[in-house]
Amino acid sequence: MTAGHHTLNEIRSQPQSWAAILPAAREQADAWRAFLSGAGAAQILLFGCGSTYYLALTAAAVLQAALGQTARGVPSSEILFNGDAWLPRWGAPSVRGVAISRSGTTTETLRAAEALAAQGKTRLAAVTCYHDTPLERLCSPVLVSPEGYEQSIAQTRSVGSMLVGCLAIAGHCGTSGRFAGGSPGSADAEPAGDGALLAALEALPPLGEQLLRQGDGLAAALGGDRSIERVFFLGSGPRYGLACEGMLKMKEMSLTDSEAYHFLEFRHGPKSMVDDATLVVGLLSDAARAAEVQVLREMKGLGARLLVLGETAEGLGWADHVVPFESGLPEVARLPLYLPVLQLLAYYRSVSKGLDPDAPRNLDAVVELTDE
Ligand code: F1P
Repeated sequence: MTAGHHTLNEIRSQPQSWAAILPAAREQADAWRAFLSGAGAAQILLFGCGSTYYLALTAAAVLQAALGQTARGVPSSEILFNGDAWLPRWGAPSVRGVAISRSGTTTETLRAAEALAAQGKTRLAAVTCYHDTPLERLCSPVLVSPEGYEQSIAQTRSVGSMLVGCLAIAGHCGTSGRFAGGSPGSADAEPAGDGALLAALEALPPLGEQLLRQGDGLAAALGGDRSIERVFFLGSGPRYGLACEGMLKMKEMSLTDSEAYHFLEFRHGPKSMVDDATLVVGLLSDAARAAEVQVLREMKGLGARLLVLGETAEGLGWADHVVPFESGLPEVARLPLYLPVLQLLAYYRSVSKGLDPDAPRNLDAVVELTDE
């Protein structure tokens, strides 16, 4: 079997996994509304490890905008050892904990869920890729991605499908117009669901297929360009979690120095590392696009090569490589569209270095800790 066979298959089958989780989320809409709504000023605390921590960052930004409630993403270990930093009056009433875990067996995430449950003031839900796990037995509701299971260690379609699942939860539990800059309405308005977002999610799979086709050649060319020695991923708002995920894939699969920053933060010191062996990957937003484009222009002036992902290539003729989605979808629904090219980039760089993305150095599919 060729190196990275499972990883490439899982990246390329991602659109089907996006489609498969939508009916699962629809079936659970009432349960998630009951879990998240009526929480009043409840804090929603999403937690996971590695890829699923980064997904928690993205999902928290989306849920806070959709529900008008405070939502944060934290590493599971933070809940274990620094609970007071994240939960006012540790175990404050009406906290909704959402565990995110591909396996449902990661020790830190299980222990964090158990600690929150023991407080007696936190209700727990989960988003995962497998049934019959210790996590599923601790949480309710539990959204399982029907086609998120993976042979490979580095998460690709698992995290992409769980992201679509989190967006669907926001769509079922939110209120229409929240994302379109519409009036937020009262925070405790009965969540009627965001039909525009839900409809947009149904349109994602063919767009994902198209990106996998269109972006493959570019990802292979950039991934095989050994003059690139380091990669920086830049994203704002919910895209920051995706930038972190792109960074992690680049490390896990290709052993490449890579970092992720909030877009404009990159100027405040980290840009000192930019030279002509640097690739800067910009995950453009709508709201901050002009400011983000200015950062990219400056980095090109410092010698960086650019890979720009976003809705349109308008005004980007000077950028080295641009992947326009041209989806016509609301911005929040486009979030999964950033992942395929980032994953392919890491995959091709890995195989160009003679590595096997299916067997990343030092890593296991699940981190299970023995009692210290
Ligand atoms: C979490 C995780 C992965 C990472 C690696 C080790 O697993 O840290 O994010 O890529 O596979 O485990 P899970 O809790 O999401 O199963």
